[in-house]
Amino acid sequence: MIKFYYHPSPNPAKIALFLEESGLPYELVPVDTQKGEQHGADFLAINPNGKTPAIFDDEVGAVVFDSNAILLYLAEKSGQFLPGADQTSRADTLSWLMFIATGIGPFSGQAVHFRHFAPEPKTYPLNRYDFEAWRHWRILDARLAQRQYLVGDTYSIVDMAFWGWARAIPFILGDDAWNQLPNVKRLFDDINARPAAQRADNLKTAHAFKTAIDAETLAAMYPQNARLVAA
Ligand SMILES: N[C@@H](CCC(=O)N[C@@H](CS)C(=O)NCC(=O)O)C(=O)O
Repeated sequence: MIKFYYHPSPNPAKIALFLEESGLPYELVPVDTQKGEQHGADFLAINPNGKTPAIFDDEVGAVVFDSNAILLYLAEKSGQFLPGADQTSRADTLSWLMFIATGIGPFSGQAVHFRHFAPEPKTYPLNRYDFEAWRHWRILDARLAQRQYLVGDTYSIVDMAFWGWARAIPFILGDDAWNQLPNVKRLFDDINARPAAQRADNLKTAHAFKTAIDAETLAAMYPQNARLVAA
């Protein structure tokens, strides 16, 4: 059994999709990051980085954290959704998984922060992160103009990593973004049509997660702001 430490946000969504696609048995453990539960000692013992997702695989007694590491771990464990065993497929898989982990995710996350949550003045950081988020998504759009899936000829963990963040594209890049990323939209729609994607999306209703953005939420999500008040 896999314990899946989950919050309804982009990185955990990747793992929700894998678990629903693969049929691996799992138990959902809600971590309400808007209430600050990611900073509690119980969760930090699982993920010292204090972020969702994480898993505990009780079959081997292993914790795995960081979403794309979890995707690779579960794909190798189950033998499912890896683009291919040959060296070229492995090279492509690692490259695009890391591109999503280190580029798409962080730049999209920072673009969201500066677009929606940071105080003024923010012209400089918003311009930087919006530019970089668009640049990364356009790289995926150009790749998807030439191929059905991100790596290989079949749906894989790389597409699942993509889906986690693609769900938030209008929030990241603005309401008109889908019109400018037609190939990203095509793969996104293809994945959304899969029953497992709908089940993964429904996990958000499995627990009464906090949705209000109030002072508690801002303190939990942006603990660095305490330094500004103290200064
Ligand atoms: N590199 C990590 C990033 C995880 C991450 O940033 N998770 C977000 C949800 S998408 C989170 O837990 N945020 C709560 C916080 O930052 O306190 C991964 O890919 O899993």
